[in-house]
Amino acid sequence: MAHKPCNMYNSRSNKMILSLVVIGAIIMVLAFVPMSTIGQQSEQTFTTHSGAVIKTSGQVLDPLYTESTLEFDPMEFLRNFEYGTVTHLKDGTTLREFTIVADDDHIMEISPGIFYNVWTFNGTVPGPTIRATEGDLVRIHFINNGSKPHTMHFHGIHAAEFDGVFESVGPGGQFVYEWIADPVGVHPYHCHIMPLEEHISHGLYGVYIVDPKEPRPLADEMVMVLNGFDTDFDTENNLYAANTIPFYYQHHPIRIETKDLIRIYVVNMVEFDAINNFHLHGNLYHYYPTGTDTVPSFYTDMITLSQTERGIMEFVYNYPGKYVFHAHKTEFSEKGWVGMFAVSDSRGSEEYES
Ligand SMILES: [Cu+2]
Repeated sequence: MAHKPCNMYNSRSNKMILSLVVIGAIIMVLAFVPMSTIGQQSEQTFTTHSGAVIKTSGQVLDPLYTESTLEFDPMEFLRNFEYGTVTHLKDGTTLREFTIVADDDHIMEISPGIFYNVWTFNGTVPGPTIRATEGDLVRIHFINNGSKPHTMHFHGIHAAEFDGVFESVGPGGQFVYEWIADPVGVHPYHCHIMPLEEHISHGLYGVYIVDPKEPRPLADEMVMVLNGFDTDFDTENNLYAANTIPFYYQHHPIRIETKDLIRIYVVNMVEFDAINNFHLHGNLYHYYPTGTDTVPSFYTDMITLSQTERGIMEFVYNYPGKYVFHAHKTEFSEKGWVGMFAVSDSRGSEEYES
């Protein structure tokens, strides 16, 4: 008997909770139906400053590309490696010289209809992917063509005077960085002038790869820099991408072949967010954190990276088709950090036919 009042109380309580849930659901429906309707109605076609006709879904975060009009081509950047001007010193050392020019007054259409003041190394975000072999002498002729002081801070091993932290290079200034390439792996480089988050979030970063003297196995190699853009200056990113242009590799899948070893040098340069990640569909990859080891540490379909964390991913697709890759941080993939591999077995078919 002692339980009855308690049960009655529970029953009333449950009814109250049920009522609140129903009221809540009605409020949710009223709040969200008009929002989604507005989203659908705002799909439109417009002309960009370059004269291109672009369709958008109304959500500028998910542009529907009708043609490639963007001045930075993520597909070209993907497999582009700069080896520098090569000469040989008397002792046999290979000297690789690079000229890098910083700028900070460039307005770039980073997504159809979205213009942003990018700060660049050699005119692009990210800057060029610099590549050397372990033991090479790397010499960077740095020129600051911008209106603010900038530097180049390379991760890796070098003397203190070439660290790019204390030797601020003013507008019109120059500086020569020099070091022996070490250690093997994939390293970011970026400007190191304060406020650092401003110089990095505007785009002053790139990738520096040091190859082992005994080369890694032959592979279809790519660079993916994970980045984002805070287009309303509230220190939160509005767009995310692999290689700057949101959704680019979704609209333009990366063509690869079955049986080919794919090697991706991945570097997380996203500012403002604590983590980023890389998830691959229909496959797993061998992962070499920082790339300093030639033995993989993980066999996984998912890595999580803090800012400037990086590594080398290696995988092979056995089955043709389209496979998505994206940040498993869902917000990032929905705001642009998503792409696709279009895997064909054309070589396999040719062998089969012949
Ligand atoms: Cu800077």
